[in-house]
Amino acid sequence: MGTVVSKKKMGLAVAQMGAVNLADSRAVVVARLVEMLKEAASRQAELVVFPELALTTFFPRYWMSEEEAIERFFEKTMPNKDVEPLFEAARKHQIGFYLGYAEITEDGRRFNTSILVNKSGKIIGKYRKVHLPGHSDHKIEAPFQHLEKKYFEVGDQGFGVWDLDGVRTGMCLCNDRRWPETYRVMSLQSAELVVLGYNTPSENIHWNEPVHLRTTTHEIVLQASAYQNGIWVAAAGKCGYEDGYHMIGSSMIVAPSGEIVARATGEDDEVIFTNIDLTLGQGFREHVFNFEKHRRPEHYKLIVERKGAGEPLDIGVND
Ligand code: CDV
Repeated sequence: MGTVVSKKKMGLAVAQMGAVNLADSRAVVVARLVEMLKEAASRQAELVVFPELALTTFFPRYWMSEEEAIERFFEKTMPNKDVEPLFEAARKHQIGFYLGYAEITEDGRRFNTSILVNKSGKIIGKYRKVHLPGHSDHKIEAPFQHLEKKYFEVGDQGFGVWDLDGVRTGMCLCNDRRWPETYRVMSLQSAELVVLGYNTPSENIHWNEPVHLRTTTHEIVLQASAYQNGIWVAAAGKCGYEDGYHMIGSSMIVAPSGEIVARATGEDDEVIFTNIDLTLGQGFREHVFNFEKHRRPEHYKLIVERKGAGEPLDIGVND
């Protein structure tokens, strides 16, 4: 990675999706993705970001056996017959894409996965979700389930950064965006852009969180993380009412200043676009967030030594 020369500008699109209902076939969903990819390309985008689990409904809200989930919602290969039109369109229109889907490996391991595909239609990176929210038991009283811990195992490859046609690009998925470690691990690999997809139910089934906070916290983490790492962040949601269950919209592109420079207005399929200037992050990375000069990892040891919060350190009183 060390010798990659950054490009200055990059056309970046985020393709928010409206609902994908249980009755929708992969073919119908992929046709929607192809339409948005074409729109993104017509606006000179070089990369279009699609949501998490973009090919199906957000199925972790439903209790079912693992076998049924595999049969209905998981992809055994990528690309496959259903998704091939998206890869073809990428090649034809010379545009890369990020796509989230449920992956089952040859040896039967299940991951919540995203891929980074370049404009030649080649998969150049794969990410398996690390922070899996929710539960694995059946919460009969809850209005819906959040069974990511039942259907997926924790990603086994950590947070990578890839050279996407000259742009150092990292990937994460949904709940990962709320954790500062996610971005820092990628910015320590000189990421310039982090792309992610999400499905965020408007209702919190665990405690009574006001609905507006679901969007507020989504904005806060994207803006703070972009600024604190001097990177661009692009987030694509699947939103609106999926089979009656509402999820937040507000797909967005955030600059290294922490400012939101493009934002979806509705809760349907919608492409937003920015010609991002990759030099904008340089000032932040050379000055206030110059890691080499100012980071103090010797004082951050607890971050890797402890998982949960514990007792205060015995630092004592200094004169
Ligand atoms: N798909 C997700 O990871 N959703 C979580 C919700 C459940 C909190 C999120 O962080 O948006």
